[in-house]
Amino acid sequence: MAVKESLQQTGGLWFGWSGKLGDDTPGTNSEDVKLQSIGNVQLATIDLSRQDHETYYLGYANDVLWPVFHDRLDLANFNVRFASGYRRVNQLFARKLFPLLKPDDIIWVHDYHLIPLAAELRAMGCSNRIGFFLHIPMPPPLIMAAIPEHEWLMRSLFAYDLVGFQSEADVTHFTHYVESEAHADALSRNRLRAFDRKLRIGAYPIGIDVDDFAALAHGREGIEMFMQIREEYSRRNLLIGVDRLDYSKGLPQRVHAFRELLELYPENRKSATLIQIASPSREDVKAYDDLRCEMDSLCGAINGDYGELDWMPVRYIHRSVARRRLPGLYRASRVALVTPLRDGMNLVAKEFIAAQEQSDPGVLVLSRFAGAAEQLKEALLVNPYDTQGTAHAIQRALTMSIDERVNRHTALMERIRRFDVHWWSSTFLTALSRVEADDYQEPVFPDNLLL
Ligand code: GDG
Repeated sequence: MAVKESLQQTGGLWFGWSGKLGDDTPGTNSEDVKLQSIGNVQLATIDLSRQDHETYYLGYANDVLWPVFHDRLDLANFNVRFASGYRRVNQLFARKLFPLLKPDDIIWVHDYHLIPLAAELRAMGCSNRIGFFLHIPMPPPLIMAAIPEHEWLMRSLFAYDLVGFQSEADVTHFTHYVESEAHADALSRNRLRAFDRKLRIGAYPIGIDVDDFAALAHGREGIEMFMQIREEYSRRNLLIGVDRLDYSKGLPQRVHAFRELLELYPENRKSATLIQIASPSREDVKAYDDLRCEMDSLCGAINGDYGELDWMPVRYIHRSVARRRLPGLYRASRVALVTPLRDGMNLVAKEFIAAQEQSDPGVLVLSRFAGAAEQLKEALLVNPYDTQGTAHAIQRALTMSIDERVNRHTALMERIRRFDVHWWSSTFLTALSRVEADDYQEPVFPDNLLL
């Protein structure tokens, strides 16, 4: 969404997976690029073969990089087939993208699926400016080092001119990694030298389009949703959680904390309801299936143990809500629970703030392990592993005075407005276009690629 907006402003070429699986039978050209123009944006998409989808996407991206970068080594599946699928698809993408590039194009590569893309492009002779943005967290060095190909992955990042992270904590983790594993010199806080290359790095926390989201809250469907929920829950305090059903989002821990709230503060029984939207995600990966079963069971248990004929503590919905209705739901809620165990940023936190009424805003309870916590200090910050501590914070949010709610919300609103999605893309692209020309040296790739 953020990338789409940024590209629509500047115009340009979007290149990536079509989301479709091609025909694997020999003789069919499933690797052909399909070109399409939408306004000032040209779309170039490519299908993946079933085998590449399994090894590259489900395998390396979602069963190795996603868990490890979210500190979940216990869930990682280090299968060598996955690593070679990842390398193969990045090579394929580079091969298909390279002929479409013009000499003065600036290339912006997004996320963990494409870490080695610049190295592959450089190996083909590409000398364009290339930037990379990591949407997910950078793990601490020793966690990163558990990936068998960690050195190759991190070395690949040095083929970019600029690498952007969501938070200063991520910048620190990356710097410590290359200092300890690759004897990098930190030329300054934002410039590193290693693998015979200089690299500029920085924190570019992603934001949302605040006006656009606030306008959605006041659109027809936003208002309808708001009125409907307000009427239905007129006697209740509503708490809201909106997440992909992903183990990084801390959903079971959130339900445990809500249960603890009902134990520690029984006055909330019959008066507080948690609506948890959990949109389906990566259902082909086993860990997500396990999480679904766990959530079904936890929500069933809390409703069975505490529910009354006229009150259910948790409304758990394993479906997506239409985007235009989402702000109405946020606006009708007294408290948002955004309590991931680890998150690059977390945009729901920012959307909740943007959707609130300035004169009677709700309260954000935010995990200290979300990248957003570096910016959103006026939220109630919690440790989601601490069930009791989180329950106390929820109670504090439910009973907060209007003055304190308004003060906190005003400060938060200022912050998300200043560092919105336009700030994010323009700051990154400006930094990328200013990387000094004399920083560029002939790349040492591909000889040093290890895989
Ligand atoms: C990655 C990083 C980083 C969710 N449920 C529904 C729905 N959503 C929308 C939200 C929000 C987006 O999806 C989720 O964004 P997050 O930031 O929470 O998380 P990830 O999907 O994990 O994204 C993350 C992000 O990239 C951006 O850099 O912040 O840390 O993991 O916009 O509103 N939207 C609709 N119905 C739903 O049910 N319409």
